[in-house]
Amino acid sequence: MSGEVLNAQDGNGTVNRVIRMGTRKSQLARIQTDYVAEKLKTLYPDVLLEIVAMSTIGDKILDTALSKIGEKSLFTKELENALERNEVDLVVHSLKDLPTTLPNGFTIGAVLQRESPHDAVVLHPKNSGLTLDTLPDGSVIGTSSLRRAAQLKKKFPHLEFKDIRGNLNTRLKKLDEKEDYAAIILAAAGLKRMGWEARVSQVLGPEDCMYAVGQGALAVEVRARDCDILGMVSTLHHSETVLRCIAERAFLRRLEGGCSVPVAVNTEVKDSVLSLTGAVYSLDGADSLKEAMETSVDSGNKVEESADIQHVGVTAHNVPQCAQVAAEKLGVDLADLLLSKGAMEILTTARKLNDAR
Ligand code: DPM
Repeated sequence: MSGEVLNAQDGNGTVNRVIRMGTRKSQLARIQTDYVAEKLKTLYPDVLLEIVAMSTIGDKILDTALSKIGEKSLFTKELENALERNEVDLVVHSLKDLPTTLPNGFTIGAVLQRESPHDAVVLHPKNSGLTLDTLPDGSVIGTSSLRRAAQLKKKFPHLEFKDIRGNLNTRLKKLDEKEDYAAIILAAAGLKRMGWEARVSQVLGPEDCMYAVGQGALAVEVRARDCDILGMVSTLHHSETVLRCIAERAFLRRLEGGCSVPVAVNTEVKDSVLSLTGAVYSLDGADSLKEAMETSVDSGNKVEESADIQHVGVTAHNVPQCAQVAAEKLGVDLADLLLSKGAMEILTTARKLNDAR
């Protein structure tokens, strides 16, 4: 069944291929899927695209912090089931919601050019003009991200942090229509895609808050053996984003981290050098380890070729293999450095304390 070609007649009697795109039902997921659909439509004008929207566990459980639900593939399982049953041919995700190890039979066939990977502050309208620094003592900041809370608690000890769940629309509503939160922290990329850039009062640089692995990048998940679809979506890959995200995902995977651990990164590619800064934090940010490393990703650079075509779940035939190998090694090496300094102890304690919350 895999790779089966579905055909449809258009009004002119031409036979066209139908590609079904799976998406979650949230407005952000729909916007992201429509964005990828537009790109595919431009590249392959003869293909008919159909969008299939469904709810996932992450969309249904709205009262519990993500980090406490304990299911690794919160936003992906139902969509992968649909892929497996050939009900859809590809699924569009935020890369940061995809586990670093995908279930067998699936791969990330495209990683699109990254939006801003940074986090942003959205203020309650009554606090307009203030910053995290100038908000009054005891102001409550909404975020369920252990990563954001850990870094910001350390940096802004006068603030308090409280969980907030729900999709972006729900969160903005909870912020504006109640007095529970002075501000919330959200990914700048999601806010931009929703058209809410005007609500961003402050974008947090790496000195305040490093971002999550894969943040700001869109990923297209496909059946690993579906060469047709894989070839088609691979034209969407953005090389620099692919290399940065492979390094980030390799780092997180080596630390055995998921979306529920306080792990943060910062990456950059400049003159064919990929640099990665990675950090782990205790829940209150008091304990942390942070290191940086770099590697050449020059495609002329001799690095041992690996037989592995997937790198931390990503298949990118059109990005130099040696650069992908170097990026993956960078992530693993940086994680090993942090592990040698006690990162596992910090993460294990953070996990235990979070489970007991
Ligand atoms: C993951 C986290 C969050 C999402 C954890 C983290 C934020 C949870 C929260 C793994 N996934 O970032 O430390 O704030 O309570 C998510 C968002 C986007 C993708 C929304 C957001 C949009 C941005 C993107 C939720 N997943 O982070 O504000 O495409 O990267």
